[in-house]
Amino acid sequence: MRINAQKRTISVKLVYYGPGLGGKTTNLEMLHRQFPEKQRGAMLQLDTETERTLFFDYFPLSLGTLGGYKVKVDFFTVPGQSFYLTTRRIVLQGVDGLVFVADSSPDREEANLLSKDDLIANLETNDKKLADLPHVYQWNKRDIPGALPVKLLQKQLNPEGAPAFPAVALNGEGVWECQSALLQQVFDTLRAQAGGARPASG
Ligand SMILES: Nc1nc2c(ncn2[C@@H]2O[C@H](COP(=O)(O)OP(=O)(O)O)[C@@H](O)[C@H]2O)c(=O)[nH]1
Ligand SMILES: [Mg+2]
Repeated sequence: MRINAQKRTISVKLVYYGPGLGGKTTNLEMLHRQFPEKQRGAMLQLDTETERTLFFDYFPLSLGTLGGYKVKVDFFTVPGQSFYLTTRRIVLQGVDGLVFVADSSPDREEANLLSKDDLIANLETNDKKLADLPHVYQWNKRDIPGALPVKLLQKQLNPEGAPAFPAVALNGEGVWECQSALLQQVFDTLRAQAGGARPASG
């Protein structure tokens, strides 16, 4: 979170994390479409022809004002494939909130687990802990035949009991809910911090 007291701006960074082809880019595309044109900036997409994100996807959003501050939200995805480890670490720098997009496809059980381990390790290199980071889970691709049971996904990926939502990102289902639940958590955290230690300038 970057707070500029002089310019009276707050910048929030949200990251969509998860295994390759789990639906992170689809989430950003759906979100971008749902925000009013006036508020959203252009979406930057770096996709390869195999539909995998080469580096990351990004778009900025002007959210309005909060306590006299203009709030800007930056949405990012990370590339899922193992060889983009460095990119994932860089995208995670300064993250304020995270959506873990899990793939409910039966053959992606292991990929989800590896991605969660990778997330924890990469947060560590940024001196962060998942427990201190506002985050939500998205159980995506609920439309897939034989989808992994939500109970199993909860048990394997979300032992901490963070908010979690079933989704079919391809149809936009669950996309908005994840984003708004996450922003809620991020601003609750911000308010709690501001309550504890108010910025000197005002
Ligand atoms: N069946 C199904 N396919 C989805 C869903 N969400 C995304 N996809 C598809 O899964 C593939 C990978 O999605 P993408 O957003 O590129 O994944 P990313 O690698 O995590 O960015 C694409 O072909 C999407 O159309 C979903 O909810 N259900
Ligand atoms: Mg992608």
